[in-house]
Amino acid sequence: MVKRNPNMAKLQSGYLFPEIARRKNEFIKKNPNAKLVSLGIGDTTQPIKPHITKGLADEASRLGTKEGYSGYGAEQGLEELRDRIAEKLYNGAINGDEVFVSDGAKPDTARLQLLFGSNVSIAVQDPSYPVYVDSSVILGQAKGYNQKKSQFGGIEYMKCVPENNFFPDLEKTKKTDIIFFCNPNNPTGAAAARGQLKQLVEFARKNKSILVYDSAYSQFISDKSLPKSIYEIEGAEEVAIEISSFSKPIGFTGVRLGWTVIPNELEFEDGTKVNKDWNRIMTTLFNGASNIAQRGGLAALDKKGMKEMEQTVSYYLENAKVIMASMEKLGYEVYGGIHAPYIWVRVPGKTSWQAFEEFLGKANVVTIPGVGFGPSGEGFLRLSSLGNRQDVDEAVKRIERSLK
Ligand code: PL4
Repeated sequence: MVKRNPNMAKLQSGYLFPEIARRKNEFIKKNPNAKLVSLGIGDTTQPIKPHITKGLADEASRLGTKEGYSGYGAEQGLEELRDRIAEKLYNGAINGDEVFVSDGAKPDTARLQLLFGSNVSIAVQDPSYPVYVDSSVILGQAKGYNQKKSQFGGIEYMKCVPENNFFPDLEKTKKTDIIFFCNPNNPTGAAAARGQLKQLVEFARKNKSILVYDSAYSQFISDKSLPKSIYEIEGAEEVAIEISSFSKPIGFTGVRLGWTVIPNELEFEDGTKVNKDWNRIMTTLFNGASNIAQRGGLAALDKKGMKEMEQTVSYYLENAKVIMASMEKLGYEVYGGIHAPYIWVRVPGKTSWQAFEEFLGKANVVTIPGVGFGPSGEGFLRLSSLGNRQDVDEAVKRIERSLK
């Protein structure tokens, strides 16, 4: 018999999101007449807008013709798309050849871990998107789970709570090789100010760390003074990798399209360019993003497409307003929801899982327990605004009726 990968045994339980689905299905089994409404998993619900859909459809049609057919593409993505991402989303702060198009931010996170290998130490915001910690454990970067602290040994958890304005105390943060930083943050919805990001870049430079900056929600930033990309910060090109995604702003969660930026200036200790090794990883382990998806991405980044992107984002941010207003009316302490599609709600006197069960049992509304994102998420729930307006209205009605 083959020995099980011991790192798999270190993982705590199932991955958070399938665990939520499992509990939801268990509830439905016990309560077959219950009609659940979800403010849970951050999946998009609104149809892809027409101009972007046309970009997808036109390419699908071209593939059915002799002249238009194309097979495998460049593993790094269409040159045209790489250039357009650099121009439209980074205002030329980086070049197209530093952009690597992919099938999404989550698979890029996993491949980045392969790039770093198992001998690096990592820091994560606490709470944060669970993929950073879980992929680190799988790669063998972490030690065993400390039940008392609800943390893995060997991982630096950077506490991000209302009391520190959701920004870590960098003076108390241990030096690590890699720092994962998601901004705007999932799950708290907090968006860092320029000064805070300057401190973060400075911290990474001082410690010679690599900052992996996940900007999957950057298009939700509604305040022009807040940076949308880490490359708006001077010197970031020497320390930061940025991963990002078309999933949320244009509804490509199922289409699958994202990208990673690795600037030419970013080097490993021995002087090897990080993007040289990334190119090796991508050409070896990835066969290029779907040509249909990439044409959709190109359509999203022209004038009409950018307008459509704004409309989609506004729709979800309107949902967020509805959810926040309702939770505030009920007296909850509410965070996020302004620069991100997530609302972070304190549930006093309860654990996150107790609150999750209460919302599910009394209001038949699915949420995500904050503790699923890290120990500092205990006592919070995450509510997603990525649903249909009707469902959001129904969810808040039920919450107001049954949880006041
Ligand atoms: C459920 C900070 C959602 N099954 O779609 P991708 O791969 O380009 O982006 C995924 C992603 C990357 N970075 C951050 C994210 O929050 C997400 C998506 N997170 C959520 O509810 O937290 C979807 C989760 C999905 C998953 O595991 O990603």
